[in-house]
Amino acid sequence: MLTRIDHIGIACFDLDKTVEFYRATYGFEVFHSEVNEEQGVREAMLKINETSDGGASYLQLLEPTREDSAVGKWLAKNGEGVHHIAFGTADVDGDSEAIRGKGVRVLYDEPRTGSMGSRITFLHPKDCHGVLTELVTAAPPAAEEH
Ligand code: CMX
Ligand code: CO
Repeated sequence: MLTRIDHIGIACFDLDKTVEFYRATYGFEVFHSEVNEEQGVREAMLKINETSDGGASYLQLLEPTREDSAVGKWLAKNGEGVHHIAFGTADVDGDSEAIRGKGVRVLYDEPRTGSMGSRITFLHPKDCHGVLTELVTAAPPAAEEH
């Protein structure tokens, strides 16, 4: 079951400048940043709010690490802007299979690694009224050190 907006993915040419815009304009701070080579992005997650399912909602600012990546191609064609939306679920495997069964193309056979150790997959934008849609299961909280 999809229980929250996990994040909105925003493509930008310059991650540092875009992070600074969100900080100076709204006061949002970087919660986490990483490079995901498989996805071809350098990214910053800005936490907006906690959610009632124990998760949270973020803005995901994305700068491509290479021109032939999904975000690099999209930026070259469209310029900066909203690239995708992501719904949070406790069960990305089950939900993506159920959605595949409804005739929507799920881009990956198995979920891949997303921000902060999450597991992610994508639905084809042409099957979702023009919206690239991501499904995310957050990593479980790290086991307590003893
Ligand atoms: N939103 C809406 N439509 C999009 C889109 C997007 N983000 N990206 C591409 N499209 C549209 C294009 O406009 C194009 O439409 P037309 O044929 O009408 O021109 C069509 O989809 C095909 O686009 P393309 O430029 O030829 O690109 P590809 O088919 O090679 O790739 C997609 C499109 C969705 C398969 C690819 O972007 C993908 O695999 N995305 C998932 C991975 C991803 O986005 N990773 C980055 C984020 C990582 C993260 O969130 O952690
Ligand atoms: Co995303």
